[in-house]
Amino acid sequence: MIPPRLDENARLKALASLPGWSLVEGREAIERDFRFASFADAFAFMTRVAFIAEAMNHHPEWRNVYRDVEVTLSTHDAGGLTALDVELALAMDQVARQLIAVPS
Ligand code: H2B
Repeated sequence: MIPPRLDENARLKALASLPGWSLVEGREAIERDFRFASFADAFAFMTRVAFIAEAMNHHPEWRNVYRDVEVTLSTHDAGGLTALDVELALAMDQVARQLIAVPS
């Protein structure tokens, strides 16, 4: 089942509950850059998130360079932002806290 897109009001509300995340310019998606203490931590983050994403059947767009992980979330099937993106963003924040993300 394809979840419904969040309306403008719900998008702003979701963003307010997701410090560190911002809306992507020109696209209905959210993004956050994570920096970790090491490449090993960045890769551990991606590994842990990969299992969560797979269990949710909701997958991130992301790019890793050394200890940085740049993430974009959007629900492709819905053509925009849905509750699944918010849920995955919150899960990513939790994993990052466990690994002690450092300021980028
Ligand atoms: N991930 C994301 N981010 N958006 C989707 O719409 C999506 C997904 N759809 N993972 C899933 C897989 C879909 O393509 C499969 C067929 O269930």
